[in-house]
Amino acid sequence: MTMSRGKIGRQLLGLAAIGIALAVGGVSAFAEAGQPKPWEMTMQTSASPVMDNIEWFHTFLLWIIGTITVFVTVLLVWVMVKFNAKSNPVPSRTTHNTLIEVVWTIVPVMILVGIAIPSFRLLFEQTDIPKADLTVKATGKQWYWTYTYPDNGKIEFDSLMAQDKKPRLLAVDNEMVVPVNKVIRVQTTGADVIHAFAVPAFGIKIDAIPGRLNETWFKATKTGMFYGQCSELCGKDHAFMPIAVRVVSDQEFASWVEMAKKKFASSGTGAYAVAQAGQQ
Ligand SMILES: [Cu+2]
Repeated sequence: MTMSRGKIGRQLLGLAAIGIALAVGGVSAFAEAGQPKPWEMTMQTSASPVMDNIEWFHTFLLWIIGTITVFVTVLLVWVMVKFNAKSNPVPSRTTHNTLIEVVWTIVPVMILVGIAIPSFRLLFEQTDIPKADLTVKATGKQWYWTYTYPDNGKIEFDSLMAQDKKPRLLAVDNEMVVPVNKVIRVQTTGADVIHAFAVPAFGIKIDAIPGRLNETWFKATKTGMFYGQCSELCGKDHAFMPIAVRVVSDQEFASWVEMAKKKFASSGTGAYAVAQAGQQ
C-alpha cells in the first residue's frame, strides 16, 4: 500500500504539531517562578514589590530608548536620502537656528529628569529598609552560604549545593526559609573574600564583604522556591554556591523554626568555627 503525497504531508504536519506542543509543554514545565527557564528572554517572574517596580522601570526605559532610537534612525535616513551630494548639490549655508538649539537642549533634559524621578524612587525603596519582621544574616564563604537567624534563637546552618537534587546547580542541602508577605531584612557579610547575595525574583543583589555588614530587604509575595547565585567572582567554585530560598506560610515557618533549632543545635557553627580558626 502506498501513501499519497498529501497524506504524508498531513502526517508530517501532525508530527510537527506534536513536536511543537511537546517543546512548548517542556518549556512550560520548567516555567516555575523563582528560577531561570531555557531560552528565557525576559526577567524572572517577580515575587516582591521591589521587583515589580524594577520590572516597571525596565519597561518604562525600554519605551524611551526605543522611541529615541527610532527617531534618530528616521532622522539619519532622512538626511542620507534628502541631503546627499546628488540630490542636494548646493548645500545651505545656515549655521544657527535658535529655536532648534533650545529644543535639543531642553527636551533631553526633560527626558533625563523624567527618568531620574522614578529611578530615585526605586533606589530609595531598595535602600530604605522598612521595619523588618525577620532578620536573616547570610555569610558568604568559599564556597557556600551560612544563614543565621538572630531573632529565632540564633539558628545557624550551612547551605551547600546539592549534587543530587533538582534544579541542577541551584538546589541546596539546607534552604533559607522565610515566611510569605513579611519584610525580611537580609544582612550580608563575607568570611573570606567578597561574595554577593542575589535572588532575581526578589530583585535583590548585594555584596557580601569581609569586615562589613551590608543590608537589603525583600517581601516575598508568593510561596515556593526561589533561587539565586553568588554574583561576585569569589574563586574556583563561585558557580557552585547557589542561594535557595523557601517561602512558606507563617505556620510552616513556625514549625520550621522549631525543627531547625533541634537540627542545627550541635552542627550549626561547626564549619564557621573551623573557617575562623583557619584565618587566625
Ligand atoms: Cu561567592
